[in-house]
Amino acid sequence: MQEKYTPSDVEQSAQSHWKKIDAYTAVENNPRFPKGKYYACSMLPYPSGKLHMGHVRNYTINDMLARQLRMKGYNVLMPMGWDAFGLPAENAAIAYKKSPAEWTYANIEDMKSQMQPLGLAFDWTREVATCDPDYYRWNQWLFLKMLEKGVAYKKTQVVNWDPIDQTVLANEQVIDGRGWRSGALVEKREIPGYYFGITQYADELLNSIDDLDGWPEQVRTMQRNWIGKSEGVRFAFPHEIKDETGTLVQDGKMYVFTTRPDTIMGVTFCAVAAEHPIATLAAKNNATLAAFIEVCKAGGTTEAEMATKEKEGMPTGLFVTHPLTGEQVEVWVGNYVLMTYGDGAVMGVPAHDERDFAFAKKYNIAIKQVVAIEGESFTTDAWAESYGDKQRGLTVNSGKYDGLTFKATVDAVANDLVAKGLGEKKTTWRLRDWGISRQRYWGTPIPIIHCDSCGDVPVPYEDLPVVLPTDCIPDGSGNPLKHREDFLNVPCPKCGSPAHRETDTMDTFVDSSWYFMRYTCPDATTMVDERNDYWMAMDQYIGGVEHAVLHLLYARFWTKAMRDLGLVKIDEPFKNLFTQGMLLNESYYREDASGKKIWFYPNEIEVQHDDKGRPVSASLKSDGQPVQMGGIEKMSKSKNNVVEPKDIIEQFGADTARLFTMFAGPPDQSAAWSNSGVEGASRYLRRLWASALKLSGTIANGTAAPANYANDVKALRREVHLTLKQIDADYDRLQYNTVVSGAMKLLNTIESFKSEAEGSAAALREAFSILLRGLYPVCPHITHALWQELGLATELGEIIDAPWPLVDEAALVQDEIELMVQVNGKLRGSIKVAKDADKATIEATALANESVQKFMEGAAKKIIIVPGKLVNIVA
Ligand code: ANZ
Ligand code: ZN
Repeated sequence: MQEKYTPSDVEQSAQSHWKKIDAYTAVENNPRFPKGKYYACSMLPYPSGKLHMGHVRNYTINDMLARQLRMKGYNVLMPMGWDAFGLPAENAAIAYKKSPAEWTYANIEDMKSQMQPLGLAFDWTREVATCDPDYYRWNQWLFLKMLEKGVAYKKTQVVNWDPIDQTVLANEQVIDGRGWRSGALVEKREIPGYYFGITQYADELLNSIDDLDGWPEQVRTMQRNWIGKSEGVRFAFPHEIKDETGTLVQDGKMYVFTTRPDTIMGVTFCAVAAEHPIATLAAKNNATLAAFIEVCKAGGTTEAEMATKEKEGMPTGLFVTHPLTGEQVEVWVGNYVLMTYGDGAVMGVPAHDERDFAFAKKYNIAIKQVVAIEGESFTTDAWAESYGDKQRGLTVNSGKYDGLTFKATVDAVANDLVAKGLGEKKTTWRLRDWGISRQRYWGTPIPIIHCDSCGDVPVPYEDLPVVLPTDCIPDGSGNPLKHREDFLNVPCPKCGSPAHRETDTMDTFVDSSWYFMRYTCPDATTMVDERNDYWMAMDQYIGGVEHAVLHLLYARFWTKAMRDLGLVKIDEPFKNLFTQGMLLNESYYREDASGKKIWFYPNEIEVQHDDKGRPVSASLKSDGQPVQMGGIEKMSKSKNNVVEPKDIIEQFGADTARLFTMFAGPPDQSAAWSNSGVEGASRYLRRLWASALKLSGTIANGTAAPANYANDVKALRREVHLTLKQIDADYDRLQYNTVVSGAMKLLNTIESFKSEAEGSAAALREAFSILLRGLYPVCPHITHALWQELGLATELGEIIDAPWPLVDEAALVQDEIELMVQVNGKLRGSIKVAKDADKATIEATALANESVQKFMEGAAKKIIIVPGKLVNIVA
């Protein structure tokens, strides 16, 4: 055995061994694994070219799971692939004048070579790159199938158009009216595009969230909110508002959607979105209103922005009629009313809606209470949470509805509106259909051919895939496919006359909606085959919480769409979901003359500490001048606070890198990078090596089971099995940081055990074999090497397939217990007795105790025993 632990030797030799035995290729129904399949998968990375420590943390979680479950007898699948289409490749192409394909494939190779030294148990035979025609042909195929079924369709819609990037932006990509990347003022445009009818699945997508009990509650809530089912009433305020041609706007009916029809008698105003026809009309001869509307339109429309922004509005001077009272109600333009939700108009009930309340306070609009909760008084001074409480209230100040409950009022109001032909009950969803057309080059071509006589003609199935030319170099001025004659010009599949291909490509969320199924059968000649039925549903999905909404929702929708086409039998793709926390690091910067932040790498920085060791200031090593401390931030290229796995592996080895990322904190929470933490991890592994070296002789002698264990050996075994029990439970809940602390404790226990009493060699051998197996999923290389060195492989096989150790319940039983002894209520000592010792023995042992005797004056008058705890002597 080598005297010194040399990570690079240990890791290279373990890895080449595993490569030689083809250790990670998963095979369906493999009889070697009696417990059945287990599919564990990390969200596939974008091939940016650089692997960062966040990836290391992520994949180590996955790897630990895979390695431990394999020891437990599961047939584990852990694949890896590349989310290879998308915008960054195009931007890089513009910058480096290389095709996105060249850039992407080079990055894939690069990242793979950075992953390789980590020793992750990926089955690379199943690698998928989403830019591979063999993969994306099935995006096209399923698109056509969905088109046939009416699940995919074409429509025109008003979109956010970025005039510089020449692309459509999602709402969340518009920040203060400007494109998130280009900074250009965003325009509204009407363009045709393809959509997936995800709303057709809204009910099912919502209801089956209840069954996803292996998902974090937080993610389930986010999904529910995104789908956003609201039950209420849609009704109209009749009006006489006419445009300049004398035509009634919207046929004289201003529709609103409300979830609180019970408050209809509390309406004191109405508010419409800036884009609403009534707003447009009113603005025509009102310049101030027109200006306000422009400001509203430029503002962001994300949920978060809507919720936090100051409620603002302006009256239009136009009135509508209350459908039940006949009163005139003024219409305002409100910046909190969304054109894309409901009807783009609301009835304002300031007494019971928080936004309306804020609005009414600001503009002195009347506030009329129409729901009262018994025992609670209502004031118009401040908003109280309970004003919006529909469960506990009864209707008041509402004429014939007075005294009714929420539900009864809703029914009565809805009936009255129906009778007048002005409204009805309605369910409204926040979820919108999924627009998949992107005016971009680097994506899956949408398989449609446009013919002047036949219209939009689907590419015949036998002509798939529509292969994306890979040699385009975009220059930033729109989609280069528009200039590729060889791609564009094709005969119409229907009539044969000259036609041209669609140049839009699919949203990359399409690519990530089912790649995990392609892993199960990467060479299938159909989209998926029976191997997919074996592996899916996935048992454990691991990824960032930033994908909690869209990616997961799209993948769930896609799975259901595949199911309805008979391609899979499952309803949901992911049984369990784990969202890992981020790795953070200190950040440092200076501001240049223009106020722009220039970020420095942490290793360029010298930190000054106060006498309590707290960092107080920092300076740049090279010039000694101060820098600003940016605080602990997510590791990010833009802040230069990324730690490169390569550097850590070179200096300390992969096992240390892995150990640190697992020990840094609970895997589902953020953790901060720490150099001393990495050094601590490295020190631990060196100690492990040294202990193994020191004990190797003893361990070699411990193969035979002893007839008996001496008491201190029993204590060692108890400690070891107790820790194993803890580690076991922590593995089950993916609490890998405490798995590591368990392993550290085990080494301490072993190191402080000095006895050579009966059974000690066997117990030490057992302890070491448990420690190595417990630690192996985190640090596979060093444990593999020591396992071989200590001869454990000859007994139990290679560690990769060694059986997971079982807790010996008998070893947990404590033969002796400790009792505290009091004399006249004061603690004077402690005794050890057999666990089942009788009263007489306990009393005799307590009285015989030296320190107890010192405090006794004469004989004991009375002895009280609290079982398992205490002996109190009254003297
Ligand atoms: C009157 C009312 C009174 C409302 C009350 C609520 C409480 P959810 O639950 O999210 O679906 N609303 C309707 N359309 C809107 C739009 N385009 N932009 C902004 N807000 C809109 O929200 C439904 C409620 O949001 C509706 O019920 C409406 O306000 C408002 F005490 O109507 B409510
Ligand atoms: Zn045609």
